[in-house]
Amino acid sequence: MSVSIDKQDRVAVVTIDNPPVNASSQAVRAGLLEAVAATEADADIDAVVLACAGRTFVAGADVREFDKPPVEPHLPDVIAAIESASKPWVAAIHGTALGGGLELAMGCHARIADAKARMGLPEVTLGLVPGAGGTVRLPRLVTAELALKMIAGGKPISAKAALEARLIDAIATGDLLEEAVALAVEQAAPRRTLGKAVVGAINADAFDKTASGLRRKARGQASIGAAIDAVERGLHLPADAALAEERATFLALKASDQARALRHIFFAERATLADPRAKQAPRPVTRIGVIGGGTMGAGIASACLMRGFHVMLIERDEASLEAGANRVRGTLDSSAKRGLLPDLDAVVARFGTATDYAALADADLVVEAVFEDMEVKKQVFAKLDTVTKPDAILATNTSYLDVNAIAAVLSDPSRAIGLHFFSPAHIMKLLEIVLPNAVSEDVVATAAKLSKSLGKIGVLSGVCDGFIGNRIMSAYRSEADRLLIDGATPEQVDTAMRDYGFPIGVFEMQDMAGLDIAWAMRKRRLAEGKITGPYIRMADRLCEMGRFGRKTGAGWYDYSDAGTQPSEVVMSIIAEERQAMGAEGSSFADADVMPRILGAMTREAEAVLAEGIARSADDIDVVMVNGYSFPRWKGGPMFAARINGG
Ligand code: T1G
Repeated sequence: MSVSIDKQDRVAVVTIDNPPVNASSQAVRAGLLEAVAATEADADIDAVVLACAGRTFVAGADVREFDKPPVEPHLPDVIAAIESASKPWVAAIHGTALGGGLELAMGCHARIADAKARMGLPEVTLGLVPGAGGTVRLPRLVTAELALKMIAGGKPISAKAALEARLIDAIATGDLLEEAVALAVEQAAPRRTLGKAVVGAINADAFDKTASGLRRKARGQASIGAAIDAVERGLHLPADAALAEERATFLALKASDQARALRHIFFAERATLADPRAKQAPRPVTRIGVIGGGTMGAGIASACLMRGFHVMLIERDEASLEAGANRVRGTLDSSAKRGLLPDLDAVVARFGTATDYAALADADLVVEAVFEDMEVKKQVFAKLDTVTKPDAILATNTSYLDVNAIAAVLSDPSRAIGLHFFSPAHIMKLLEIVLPNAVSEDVVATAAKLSKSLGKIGVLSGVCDGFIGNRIMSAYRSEADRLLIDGATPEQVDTAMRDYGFPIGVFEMQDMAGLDIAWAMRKRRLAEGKITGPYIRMADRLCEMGRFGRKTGAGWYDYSDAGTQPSEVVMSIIAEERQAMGAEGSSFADADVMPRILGAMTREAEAVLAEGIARSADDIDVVMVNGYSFPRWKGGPMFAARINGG
């Protein structure tokens, strides 16, 4: 039964029970309409509480219904029936009231929330705008500025912030349901949200500044601009007209490629660990060792500390250890300042440091994040083999080296795995879980559970040079070089990529990351005979000139106080290399850039799939969106190629 009614004296408690998140499916909507009729007709009922069973209040419309035609009753009609009821309805909110869930609560006449509850309108993250009155009711409860941020920014707010903003009437101090019933009894008559005037903007300039900032950051995601327009209509049009416009906009966006792409990624991110190996019983992990306190090691240590693990950081000497520990404490301090760590002292109390590996004797899992060199990593694993518990899991954070070769130094290779974190490790959500041949299934399951405990998206990868993401990245970097040989310029390629939705172009990105890192990797791969076909020397020549990018004031571009400029030096190197390769290098059409870039990404992705390195095309999309800034509203390279040829 999706919706049931109980009675507490003269108060009806209407409970939604639709696991896992009480999405407002068709059955829930129909059940709510029946509940409105039943409570209106019951002379023994004076007021109604709307509550949810399970882990959360309604977390939104059922996104799985969005690819099908809408089925009655529609959510706006259900909310209108509740709002126009003659008896007051009080929403009892716990967990996350999101999207249609918050819209339902705003259609009620009062709202009380559990102290830990969060509420928001994240529809823009799915390429939509609220479709059940959110853009018209929210500005009648909170200021225009907050309504704009919640709707066009898509981020939820806490119960405390909601109370301060008068989105809710109370925060429960004891039993939520009991206090909701008491609040319902106090309600003299329904306070209809649509009947209120808009709260208005405290500062019109601030509102406009926020709106233009959000439009600028949209980078081509249509729903953000549409959400700003909907909020402005909600503020200025009569309610009925604004509701009609909102619904029309929602329905149009729901069918758009961007919304389909965002729904694809939403579900793909939740399916990456469906593999049976990830479902085995995991080994218990509370104590984690991290070898190496550099950027990656300190980031991994911070990520683990912030999620409740005990961490022992190991470095080769006191000076390096102090530097690494300071990086960790710096990250924790800044997270605490941003309100992300309520109890900093308790977090720091779980942080240990040592130069002696013996400190890892009780570690359940150890991650090495030392210099990206095979011999160094093998030495670390050989030492760990002797000092750690036999069932401790040993993980390497390598971003492309052969994890089988590293595992092979262990007396029991089945306890080795790859955990490829992305920098900054305490922020980036992607974690490539790299499976060597000998890995045992419960080690895979433990890594999968760790990714979830760290709030990351774990994606299983086979062993190859660069795993899933770096393999595809190196393919599209090579294609970008070939575009220059064929006549394009660095700024032409970068502009086309930014116009497509990437945050920066491939050459701008190389200048930021440092050209020297990729140069070292190319030299290694050349020495190993892994680079076949014609070798384009442009980037090598920049490095030979010391042009390593922003950090040296020059790379693919020249950097000065005047800003970023195309470089004559680079253009002459490109011309020389074109000649050396016998290419004409005629002028190159802007429109041809992205098909070439996406084509290269998709071809390499198909190879990664065919070799079994990635389990599915969806996993590849999740990697490229979450690890390499592929625009989320394009759904990832495989989805983009599937629905519109790139
Ligand atoms: N519809 C359908 N399934 C959903 C769902 C939804 N809205 N939200 C979650 N699920 C499934 C999810 O696929 C997974 O399934 C399980 O629930 C647990 O999710 C009209 C149009 C609520 C914060 O955008 O943010 O309302 O993998 O792994 O980490 O204006 O889910 O177990 O089979 O994410 O604890 C607006 C989306 C919709 C909220 C819980 N609402 N969901 O996080 O668990 S549009 C949203 C979330 C809308 C109205 C508009 C999170 C969560 P499975 P999970 P979690």
